[in-house]
Amino acid sequence: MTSTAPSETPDLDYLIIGAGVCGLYQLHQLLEVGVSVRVVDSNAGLGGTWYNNRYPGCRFDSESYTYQYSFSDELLAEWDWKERFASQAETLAYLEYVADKFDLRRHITFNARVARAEWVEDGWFWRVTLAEGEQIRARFVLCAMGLLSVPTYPRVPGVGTFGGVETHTFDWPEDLDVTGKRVIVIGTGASGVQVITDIADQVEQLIVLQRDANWCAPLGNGPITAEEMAKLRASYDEIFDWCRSTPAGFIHRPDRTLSTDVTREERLRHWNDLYDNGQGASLYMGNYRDTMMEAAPNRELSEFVADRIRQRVHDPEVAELLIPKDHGFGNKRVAGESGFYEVFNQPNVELVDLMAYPIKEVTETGIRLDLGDGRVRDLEVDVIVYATGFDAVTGPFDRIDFRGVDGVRLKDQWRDGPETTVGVQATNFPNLFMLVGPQSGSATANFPRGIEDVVNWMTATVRYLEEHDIARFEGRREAEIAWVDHVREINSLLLLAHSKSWFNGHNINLDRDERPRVMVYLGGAPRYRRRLQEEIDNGYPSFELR
Ligand code: N01
Repeated sequence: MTSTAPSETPDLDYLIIGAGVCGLYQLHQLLEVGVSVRVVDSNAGLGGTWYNNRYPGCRFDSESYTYQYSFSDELLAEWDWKERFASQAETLAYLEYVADKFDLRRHITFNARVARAEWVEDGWFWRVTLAEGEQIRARFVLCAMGLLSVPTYPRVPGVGTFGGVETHTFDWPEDLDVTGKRVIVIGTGASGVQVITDIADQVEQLIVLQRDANWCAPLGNGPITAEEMAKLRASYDEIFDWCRSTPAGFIHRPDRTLSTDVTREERLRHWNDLYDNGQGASLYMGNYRDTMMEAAPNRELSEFVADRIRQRVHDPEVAELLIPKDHGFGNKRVAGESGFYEVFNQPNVELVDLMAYPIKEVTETGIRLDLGDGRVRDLEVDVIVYATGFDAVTGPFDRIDFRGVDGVRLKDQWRDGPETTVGVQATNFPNLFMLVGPQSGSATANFPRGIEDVVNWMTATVRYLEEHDIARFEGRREAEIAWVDHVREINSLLLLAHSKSWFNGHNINLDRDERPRVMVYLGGAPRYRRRLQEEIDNGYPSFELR
């Protein structure tokens, strides 16, 4: 049992950091359990990703009816989705509706950024300090800070000194209207693809600065009619059951057929069908199983998609620039697009290849490119948009000064890459749970589906802690080593694990070495769910409980 120091005692049982999709659901579940719980969030409102990312064109690429909570039949009966892939505004409205319906807001403190969290050995609790100085003492801390909540900027001189408007997609100012303006967008990942497509015909001039090209596939968005909504609602049980059975928690599931089991003619017919019918996600999540695992079938698929891009972009040189050469289709996260390639046929849009002409600096009036041999080109614009991604997965943890047993810093412990016990804890950090963090199945799944697994496990674990009077819960080092080995081994089976993307910790905008990191678990949601359940069934063998 605890030996709580009389001078300092916990004022709370459970503190959740983050009021996004994950934190809100965890809050709801812990209120049901009946423990004392509070949420802090650095934003002024709830919604996490959907609160922050307000850039034009922002939407998710999971089918709306799979990107919602499944825990309440009443909620499922009340909420109508308007589009197959809902916009940021619709998703945020949904999360606000959920918070109001279940009376969650009064348990959340906004504008509360956690700066530091120290484990207090003499008492077995966490002393959490907010940026403004307030301290909260909680027995358990549950991290739901998101995977992509720390934006990164290019490491070039002059960032922050531009005379016009300079913004990251993550921080798009609410009053920024780019109509009639000259705009630079840097980056063609999922965020860049969306913002570029959305603003291209509103702006006077759009210059897209691209380093490596990124594969995209047709999103297939469209309105959901009342009739369709009724049909979907009647099938929710089957839809959620199906999503629970697929590796990524989407309605798309890899075909058990190998590409070599069918003729080339059949393959091409199938791929053309998917492409033409806006089922781009099925090209990488629902395709012949070997296309995401073996180099040769992946190459054939990549060539197919490359040809489709060539058909859509008029200028062959521009088309070639838009076709990735450094990785195959689906080896990085594929962006869903709706007219992205046609944008480059517009006279007001220019694509610049940063591999040939790198950014030299950001200037008072725009961006200076290095043309080689001492020559430069000045791009003069009104707005610069950094669609340059995030310090993904571990960034939100690094930003908080977590101090565990004997004052060890989490950031130091993870210097060479994160290591976790089954994706939910790190040794030396008792009572600190990672609901969304490295090596967890939630990171690679259709997000609400993935976090439901972890939150459901956490909620069952909280019941266990309370019923058995457990005051200290800590991952065992041997279990941590075993989990990291397992994740490394299972990830190596997929081509996705070998690309330079945030899935593997690559981010040259950060001051750290570029060795691949084991950031996410690619073994699939059903396997991860089973692994978590094993802990419950066997009395938490990977953890030490006191
Ligand atoms: O970030 P990214 P994102 N100079 O890291 C380029 C989710 N998401 O915000 O490939 C020049 O993917 C970089 O180039 P390169 C989704 O999970 C979902 O777009 O490194 N360029 C790349 O082109 C996604 O995976 C949705 O050479 C620089 C881009 O910036 C994740 O968020 C929508 C640079 C960064 O791409 C992140 O997507 C949006 C530099 N210094 C986001 N640094 C949906 O659901 C980076 N780049 C639809």
